[in-house]
Amino acid sequence: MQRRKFLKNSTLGTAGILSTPLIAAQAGLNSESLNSLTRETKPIVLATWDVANATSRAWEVLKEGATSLDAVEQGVMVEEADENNQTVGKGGRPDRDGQVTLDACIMDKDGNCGSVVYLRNIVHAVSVARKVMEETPHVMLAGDGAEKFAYEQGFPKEDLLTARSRQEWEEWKKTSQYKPIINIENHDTIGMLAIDRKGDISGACTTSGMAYKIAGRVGDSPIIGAGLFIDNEVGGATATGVGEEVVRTVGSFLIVELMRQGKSPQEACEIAVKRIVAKNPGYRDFQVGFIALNKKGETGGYCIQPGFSYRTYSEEGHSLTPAGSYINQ
Ligand code: SD4
Repeated sequence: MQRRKFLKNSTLGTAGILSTPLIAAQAGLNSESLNSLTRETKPIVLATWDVANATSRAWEVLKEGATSLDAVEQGVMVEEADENNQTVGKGGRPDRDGQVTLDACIMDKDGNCGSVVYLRNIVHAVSVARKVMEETPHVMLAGDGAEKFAYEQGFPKEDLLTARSRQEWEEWKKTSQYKPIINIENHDTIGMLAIDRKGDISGACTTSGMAYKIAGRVGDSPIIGAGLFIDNEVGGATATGVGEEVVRTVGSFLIVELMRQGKSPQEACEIAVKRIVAKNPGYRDFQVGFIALNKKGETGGYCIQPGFSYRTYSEEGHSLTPAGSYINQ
């Protein structure tokens, strides 16, 4: 067997055999691939907004040695169960007809993904999305079909409209003005990205969507490529804010592709936000924020309006980073 072929077919994965750039070159690897094979993988969790309980839970899961897929699912479940978070899961604000409808998706290291849209009466939309990914030949289930599937999978039925959200909705109906309030009420969707010990990346995103939306409206959060995208060779990205604007630019996919072309996570988030701004003269009236993570564990975040922040948890600690913003930068 030729030496080059032998190297390719045998112990490529061991750091020893690739310990010099020369051998790596003979094996057809560039220095970037060499670094990623020989470096020690550093687990990390990254999530939109100040969701310390969620990132703590995801970090615990990673520390136990579980996969990044388990970490992101269990991390965002914390927010879905928290009735005080009125933008995700139980306690989420309803649409204008008083229905709480959830959108969520999840994506793994192999590009598998699952999603639910307009899901009612189930708290853990992200787990239903995972079941769609793992138990069906489909990517997305909607509405009544998604709900029926959830019951078949053993999820309990639960009323998601809490007294507080109902009361606020009753109040809202007096004027019925539909104007998203930047950074305050409408923008706490949780998008989470993680790298596990093996260096594999997964992501999840879950939301009750824009408060008082038209019944049937679906945002970016469950749309693969818009609200979330993972490519395990490159990295991942996820979004928060006015979903219509994120869908129009396929924002998370755009960021991953920019990272593939060599941009850092921070640069990629900035380019994506600037793309949205350039196409929307009305950008001052809405918020969009992105976070991103690359294969090396580097992170970034950027938004239109000041006020967006993101949480990271790694061996270096648990921190909250205010994202740079296009306005007032
Ligand atoms: C949506 N992107 O449904 C979501 C809203 C959001 O916190 O981020 N809410 O458009």
